[in-house]
Amino acid sequence: MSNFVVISPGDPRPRQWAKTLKRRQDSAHPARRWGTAAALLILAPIAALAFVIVPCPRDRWIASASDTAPGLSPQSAIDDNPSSFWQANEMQRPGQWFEVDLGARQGFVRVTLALDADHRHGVPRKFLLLGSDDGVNYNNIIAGGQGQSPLTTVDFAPVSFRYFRIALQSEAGDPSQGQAYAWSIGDLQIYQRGWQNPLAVVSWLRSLITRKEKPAPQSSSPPNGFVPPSTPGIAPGRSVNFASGFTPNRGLICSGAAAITAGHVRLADGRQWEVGTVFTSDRINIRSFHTVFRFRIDQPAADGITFTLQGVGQRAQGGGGGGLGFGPQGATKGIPKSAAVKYDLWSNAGEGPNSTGLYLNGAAPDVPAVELPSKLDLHSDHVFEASISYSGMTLNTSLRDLNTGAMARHTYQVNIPAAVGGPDAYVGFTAGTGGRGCVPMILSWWLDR
Ligand SMILES: [Ca+2]
Repeated sequence: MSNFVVISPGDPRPRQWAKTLKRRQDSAHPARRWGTAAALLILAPIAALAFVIVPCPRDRWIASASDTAPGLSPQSAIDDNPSSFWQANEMQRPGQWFEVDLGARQGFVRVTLALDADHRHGVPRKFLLLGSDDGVNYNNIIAGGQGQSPLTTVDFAPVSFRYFRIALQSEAGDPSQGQAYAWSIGDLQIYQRGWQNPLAVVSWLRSLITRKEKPAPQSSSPPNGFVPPSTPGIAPGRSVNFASGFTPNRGLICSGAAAITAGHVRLADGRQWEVGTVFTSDRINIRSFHTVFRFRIDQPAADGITFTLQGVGQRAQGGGGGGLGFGPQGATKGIPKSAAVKYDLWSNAGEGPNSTGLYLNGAAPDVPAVELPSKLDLHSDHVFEASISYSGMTLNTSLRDLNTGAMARHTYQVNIPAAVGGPDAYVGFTAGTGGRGCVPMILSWWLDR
């Protein structure tokens, strides 16, 4: 039997059916009331689920900012580490911004900014939330906000963008009254309606469970607040941009055991008594600069690496072993006209098996040294982010374990142009292995003046 009813134009039955339905809806029959209650009981949780607001996964996010204090990178605000935070380099001022590339277009209804009590003065004053589809034009105002300590929450009607920016509209206060503070973000999150993307809930729950094992960010993201030039490589005299990893023939010269492989600079390949160096093919002005690089030392026995500025040449090399490719070893002399910050795995002269330090003009990079804390262990196979800035005669360095968030800072007073013989220098890295080896990998590198 067919379930279909043929209705022709002018047929009175649809009107009669509508009247019958209306009468049934108007009736207060007990069965209907119970049916409605049952339907509500079933539908209410589903309706509630539709309005659950859940954090969006942050795996693919890349954060950047108009200015960043050395070592307190924008990525620290989205790294699931409650003890790390981003901080601007300047006091709060209109026009200062922090932005996130979500990796793909994403719907969201809430933004939160968290900051622990120790940094409550870094809460932003008045700001605007702006959205963008190209990361260039931020013409869409999502909402306005005013920072609250310790948690700022801004809710708004659903929007969908790939990029969003928080732009300050006012200063922190009167500097003459001691009220000027730099803006900080300990944790930034955006939220979406759970029903819009149930997979995000699963992903979020999974990220909570696996948070401790979350791998450190690799070379795919800019490691600091600078806006990278569009072309990777070096701009002679000005800047270095390998924030997204390394490709051959982009202005770097590898010597000895060093090679660019799989997007990284591998300074040595694990054998004994190797020296590897990589330097910019052109000189960079180093009168003042800020550089950030990420590295990891695989098979971390000996000896270590340096970040080196030198006035000798593209293929300058020192000795292996405790010379770290920078200083002397046996009959090999160190690199003259140079300055280096070392990351040293091996104690040659009492520096300890886990140290850093500053060395000039190819001096043996052993002692004097600064021992790194045990929670910041160069032998850990973790990814480290080094941030080094130079201005005036002050060299500020920081080293952060991106797996644990542990950080150490050291400051040196040094005249780098005098050491390297002028305002311009070849800039890069050196490594040495000795009776035991290691595989040091530079994962990404940024330098700007
Ligand atoms: Ca050593």
